[in-house]
Amino acid sequence: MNDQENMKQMQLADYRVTDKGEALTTNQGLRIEDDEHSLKVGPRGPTIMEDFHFREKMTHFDHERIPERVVHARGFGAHGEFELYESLVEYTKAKFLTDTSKRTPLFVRFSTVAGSRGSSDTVRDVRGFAVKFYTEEGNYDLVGNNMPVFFIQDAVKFPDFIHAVKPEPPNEIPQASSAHDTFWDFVATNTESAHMIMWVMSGRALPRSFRMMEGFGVHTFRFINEQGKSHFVKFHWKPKLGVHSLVWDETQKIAGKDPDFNRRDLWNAIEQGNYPEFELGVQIMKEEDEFNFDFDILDATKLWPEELVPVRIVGKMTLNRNTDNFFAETEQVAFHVGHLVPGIDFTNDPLLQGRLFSYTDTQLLRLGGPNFAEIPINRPIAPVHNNQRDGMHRMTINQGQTSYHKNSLANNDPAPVPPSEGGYRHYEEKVEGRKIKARSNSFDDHFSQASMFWHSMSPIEQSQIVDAFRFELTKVTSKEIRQRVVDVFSHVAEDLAERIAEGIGVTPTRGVAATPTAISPALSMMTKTKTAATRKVAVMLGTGYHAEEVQTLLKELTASKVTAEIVSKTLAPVKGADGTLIEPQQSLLSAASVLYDAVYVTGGAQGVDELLSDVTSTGFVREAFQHYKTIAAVGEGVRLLTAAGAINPTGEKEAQSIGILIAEENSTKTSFFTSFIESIALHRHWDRILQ
Ligand code: HDD
Repeated sequence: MNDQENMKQMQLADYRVTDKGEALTTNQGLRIEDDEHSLKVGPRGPTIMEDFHFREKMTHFDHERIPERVVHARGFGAHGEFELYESLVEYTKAKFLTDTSKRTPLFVRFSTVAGSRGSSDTVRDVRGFAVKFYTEEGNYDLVGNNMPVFFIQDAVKFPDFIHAVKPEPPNEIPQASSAHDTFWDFVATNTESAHMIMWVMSGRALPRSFRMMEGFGVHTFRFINEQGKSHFVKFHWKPKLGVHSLVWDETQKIAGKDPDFNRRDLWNAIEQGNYPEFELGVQIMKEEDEFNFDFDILDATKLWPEELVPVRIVGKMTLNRNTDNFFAETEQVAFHVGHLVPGIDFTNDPLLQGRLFSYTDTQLLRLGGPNFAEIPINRPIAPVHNNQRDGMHRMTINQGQTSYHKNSLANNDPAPVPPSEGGYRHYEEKVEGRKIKARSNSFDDHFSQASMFWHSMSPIEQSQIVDAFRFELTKVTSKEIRQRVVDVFSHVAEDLAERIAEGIGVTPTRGVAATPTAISPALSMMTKTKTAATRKVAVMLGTGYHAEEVQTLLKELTASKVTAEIVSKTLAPVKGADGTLIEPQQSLLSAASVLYDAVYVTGGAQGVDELLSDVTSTGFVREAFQHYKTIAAVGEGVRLLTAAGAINPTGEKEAQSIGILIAEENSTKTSFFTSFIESIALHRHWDRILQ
């Protein structure tokens, strides 16, 4: 589908403005003669009040900022489309989920939660995964995260939780980090967060790319079909590129080298035509099965193990267009869990119910009034007619005498329509009970699924979780809080608590751990798709490289959709053995292996000496080695690996060499490049023994 066929893009086209070839004007359309000088009494005299151009320009500038989102402030958006593989008509009447011939335009915003707008991308945090579908029946927002559960069970605790994780009040430290006393105090005193904490301490909180993380609607929603029958549903997004994480040390270095790492990655992928794809999955549960599980489906700290309730893949989202203007689109987009279409409804999950209030409320502050739905990125493609009027920044010019219902002067228009014509009718759930400030006992189990998560992890994932706990808790100054956290996690798994305790100078409590009810292999990232497509390789070379080898490498990489950047000592063109010149894209000064998925070192004695003469080169390779990345070297290039400690000087094959590929000087064997690419597809070589 091109932009002309995409209703949302056609709508946005009306608002897009280009300045190409245009005269400079004021906001009143007056052409401006001079934009370099304010109006003064003589060149050295005072500026004059009547300089309306100066006043207008300055006033607008002074008002450029709007409040950042109280959570999810840092985000990045893209346009895309949704296509449906198979109709879900049995379960829902939502047209975008029943008509396989439709393509639904959408806008996605990925985000971190705790940090400010200017914080780094690669912090340890949950990632927001919000999708706005512009359906013919109105906007449907699926406002989820990259983790399937949440920290709390009742929305009334959200401000408390966020206050605890945000920087501490006296000094606004630390930025974009949960590694501080108030966060862990909250965790220790609100044990319902235990399951979510396991996710946040895992690699899921350090995504390699927005394109390589899952998305979850988190809550249990309802599907309602044409006959009015309801099923429970959980929504999933499955990335076609698999689910992959960075390692902690790497994330911290990237935060310095390229704080925009994740947004740049998404932007570049779309610019290069490597459109990110995520499949939509649904877990569906019959109403009568509601009480057949050992968790409450209304409890957002619980997931439905995929092994118990399979995820059915029903469609695909493709992100295929970057924004034209970050502010107009990504910053002004306003999501709301309450933006629904017929065929989808809520459940009584108390976290979901509270969210229904918060989202509109926050937009009123952030976007300055009740007309934010008229901002182009937020406008539905479905027609909008109602009796809402006026307010700040109203764009629509409503014609006619009446703005009330019911009326006789305008024939009662705009008129409500019955469900048969698309009118939204709430699911008529029977509810009864006493008004009570309480939580169901069925929400009491805080540890079984946390324990299931821990026991479903591979050994490397487990040690990364332990390291994450140790890092975070080492930053907690109160020993009492550290002790209490370990006490809480003793209920999750004894070995986990022991290993955390060992690193932070406290003692684990024994004999309290929950017995895991099940293992869910789907929770481990090790079980996900592996592909080298769209990965990024640093090709290190110096004078005297073998052009044929480098060209073959680049050709093979391109064929597998792997991108490469030439990294040399400086940006000066580098001469190969046969006189060929290559212009490097990066120098050792600007690049770092943390910005790549793999490293390739070419041969040629002179070039390798050149690289070795800059100590950065060995650090470059050493870090790639320590971050479990694929490293290849040909001929003389091996010397760089040896100097970096990435290879055993005896050349013996051993655990240290896993994911390290070596070929003889000037090798152009396709099999070598194929092995290199296959090795990149594995993402990391976790079995490598680091020394
Ligand atoms: Fe929320 C933003 C996801 C619980 C209140 N939330 C926000 C965004 C995402 C989520 C992805 C960013 C949207 C964007 O990109 O603009 N929130 C979640 C998920 C939750 C959740 C998956 C639990 C399952 N949120 C939650 C609760 C409350 C809020 C319980 C309050 C009662 N969330 C907000 C908010 C934000 C927000 C304050 C800030 C900016 C915005 O809404 O538009 O209203």
